[in-house]
Amino acid sequence: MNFEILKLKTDGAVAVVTISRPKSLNALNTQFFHEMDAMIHHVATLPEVKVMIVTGEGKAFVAGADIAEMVDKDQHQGTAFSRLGQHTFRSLEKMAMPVIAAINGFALGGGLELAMACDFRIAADNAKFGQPEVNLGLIPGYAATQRLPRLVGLANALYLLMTAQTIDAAEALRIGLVQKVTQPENLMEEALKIANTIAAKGPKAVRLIKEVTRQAMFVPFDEGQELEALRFGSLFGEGNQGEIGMQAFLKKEKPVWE
Ligand code: CO8
Repeated sequence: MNFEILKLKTDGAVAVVTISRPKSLNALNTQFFHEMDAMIHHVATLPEVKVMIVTGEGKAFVAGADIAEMVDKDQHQGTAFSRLGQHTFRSLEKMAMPVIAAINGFALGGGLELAMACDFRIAADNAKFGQPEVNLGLIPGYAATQRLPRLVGLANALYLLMTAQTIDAAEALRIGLVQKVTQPENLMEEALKIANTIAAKGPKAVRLIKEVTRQAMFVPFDEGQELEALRFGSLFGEGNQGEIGMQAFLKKEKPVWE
């Protein structure tokens, strides 16, 4: 597929996907979702890539779904547009590798929903966050109603969704919506540093962390901890990554992952 909105740059074990439609503040249209679906599949096939970063070009991460495209939709098309975005963001969330959002500016509406489908978020200190859908007489359509309460708690989510208040990076950090705030000029350097830190860990363990920890949001405790026991066990045995890591520790060596 020819990518027009998305740019891909790989840097060792890290893939950086940049949303580049700056004239519309990277607003999400149908083409974006088709490109993002293709990009998710493509990056997953790159053998050297262990972590993906998603960021935006210009002054916005993403300023929401494309209002110009949405305005003429009827009820049926509105539902279809919602499902299209939900499906793409769920695919992003389900990627086996960790995905980090590097939020360089506005993350509004569908933009914040995209960021929330990533595993965690790093933001420039001038970034702005919000779910302004009610200003337009809308509700979120890319699962903010489901992900926001899971990330920041029900009352914080309802407050942001009902008031449409835009919050700054310090407030986003305070409520746990982002995990780290940097100066704008250091954002990508910091994101790459974190991505490379993760990429140096046991790769199988990192992927299993994502799989098992994400289950904590959806399955009963006993079911989740049983999955943990099974995945824990799957790292043991001769030549397996747990064995490699533990042997290296005991020999005071650096592990060399297979
Ligand atoms: N969609 C389309 N175009 C946009 C969007 C958007 N979401 N945001 C900005 N743009 C365009 C502007 O229209 C403008 O275009 P032009 O230069 O042709 O006039 C250009 O980007 C630059 O924007 P501004 O001039 O407004 O820039 P400012 O710096 O003055 O303001 C803001 C920046 C505050 C971000 C402002 O642009 C804004 O409020 N944007 C809209 C934010 C918003 O409401 N986002 C939520 C959209 S709804 C949504 O995301 C729901 C998701 C679920 C959808 C489910 C599908 C059914």
